[in-house]
Amino acid sequence: MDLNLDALWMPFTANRDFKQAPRLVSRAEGMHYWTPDGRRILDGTAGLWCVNAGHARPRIVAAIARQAAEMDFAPPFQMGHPLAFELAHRLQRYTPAGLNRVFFTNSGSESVDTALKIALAYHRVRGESHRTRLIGRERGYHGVNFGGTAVGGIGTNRKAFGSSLSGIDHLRHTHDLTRNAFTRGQPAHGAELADDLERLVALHDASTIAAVIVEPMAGSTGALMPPKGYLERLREICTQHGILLIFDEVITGFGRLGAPFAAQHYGVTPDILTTAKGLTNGCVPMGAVFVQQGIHDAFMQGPPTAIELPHGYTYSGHPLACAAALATLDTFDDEGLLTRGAQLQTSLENALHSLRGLPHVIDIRNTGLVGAIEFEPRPGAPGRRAFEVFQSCWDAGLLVRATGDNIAISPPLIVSESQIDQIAATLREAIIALA
Ligand code: PXG
Repeated sequence: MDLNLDALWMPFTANRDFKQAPRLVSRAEGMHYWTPDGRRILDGTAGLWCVNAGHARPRIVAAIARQAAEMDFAPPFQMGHPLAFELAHRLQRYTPAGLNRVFFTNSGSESVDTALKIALAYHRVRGESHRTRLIGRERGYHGVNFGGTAVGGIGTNRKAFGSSLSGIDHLRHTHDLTRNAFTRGQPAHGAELADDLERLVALHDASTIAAVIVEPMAGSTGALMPPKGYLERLREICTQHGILLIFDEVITGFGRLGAPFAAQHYGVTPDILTTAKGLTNGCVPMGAVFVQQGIHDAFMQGPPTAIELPHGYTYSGHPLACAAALATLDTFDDEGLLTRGAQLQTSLENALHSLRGLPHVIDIRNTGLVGAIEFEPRPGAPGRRAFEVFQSCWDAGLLVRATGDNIAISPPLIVSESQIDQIAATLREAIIALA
């Protein structure tokens, strides 16, 4: 293929290394990608945690094409179009109790920044404008905009970008290999780490804290499941101190853990919930922020002609995205995909944990249709082992995700049992080949 690779500055990519030996895909269908030269690749990552119903589903493709011909764009400010309202109403069927008001964005990063801004503005409309502090967690990933970068907890994603926002603090992360290595599902140890929020309350005073944002299952950093009791405890402390709890469900939303949302899977309901990715099956960029009705209603006061929240995007509720989302929800419903992860959890769990004992493997963890394998870092070259496993899997026809010293697995929710076995078998060969 005669392709000039020079002009494109690729995101989160080692550009020079990539361009020496590019990994390109040019077609996708169901559980597979194809390279430009026709090699078939099993998708073990649902694209990038987003193609939950599998690729190129005809109903979704048709809905997008139909909508592009019918109405390509509609201005979202002081104007509306029916599909955005229909989608917002429809989404109430899936979200956790009470989270029945929704604000549309175009990505996870925008959802996060929108959620943080709503939290700040909410306290202000209630006369608590002293609540401005935002708390994230170490190893958290909340996208790449300034708000998400500030509350994010992955050092390499922060250090290049100046002094961050002011009034930010972080809880400790929950990863503890000494006590929890090779846990299936939720780790037994670490609920007490939620008490770290009490430490920050003591330090800053609750009256200065607007919100705490966490991924209920931390995805990007390598699929860290919350310790048993941890989210419950965090919920309790937030409620006690009037702090809003935000769950960032950009990865866990729309079926990844075996329930529509992690909030339902873990039985803990946040005040605000951010999503993107699976909402449109990754076909058209879209995100959504769900809020408790009481939060929305707090804004609906003052003169009715005033704009209640001066925030939004040109593409909020884009017609093509709404059409894609509605067709995606139809597909999820017809095929029971939002709970399929619960049925397949044991298969993925057994397949991945069968790799225990292979060289350099120091942890394996899983829940629903997510799994991760962690490697002992090679001295002086952290992250290289996982990258080499990723590259060998790619050469062998399997797409997995390397992040730090972890390989993460998150196949589309249509994955078959035999494809799960294929994922594990390919990983086994790749790990055995490691130096
Ligand atoms: N929040 C969470 C929890 C995410 O996982 C974002 C926000 C940002 O979403 P956008 O749509 O702005 O990218 C994400 C994104 C990985 C990986 O390798 C994960 C994400 C993005 C890229 C890579 O795990 N998640």
